[in-house]
Amino acid sequence: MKNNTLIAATLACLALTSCGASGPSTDIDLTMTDFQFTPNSFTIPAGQEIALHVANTGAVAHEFVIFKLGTDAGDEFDEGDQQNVYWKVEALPGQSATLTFTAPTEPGEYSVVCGIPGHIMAGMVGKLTVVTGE
Ligand SMILES: [Cu+2]
Repeated sequence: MKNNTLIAATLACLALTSCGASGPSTDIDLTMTDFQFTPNSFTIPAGQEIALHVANTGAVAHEFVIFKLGTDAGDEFDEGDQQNVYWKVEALPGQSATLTFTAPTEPGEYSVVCGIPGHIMAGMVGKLTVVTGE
């Protein structure tokens, strides 16, 4: 019976951890497909180091581009948008990786897009919400 108690305690810990995921998280699990981010909405704490676990399960390359506050790409990501990029990563088809970036210090809603031509129009957009800690 002692073993069963240990298992129950472990399960309870796991449940607590997943409950915490609904608030701001320093870990983002992101899947990129043709042509969608899953999930497409993220909440992270301002100024902290964020670990992005990204997997491209699609058939073509995709990008995860975070725009600076108050900017976005519009319908198409082009050269003029480069100056507004806060952080970006590209993943080839079948590729997965964990990368880190520092969250913006300013709270707000940041635009996220895939910068590959045509992918914004196809639906590869998301929202990154930065919140200050209590
Ligand atoms: Cu894409």
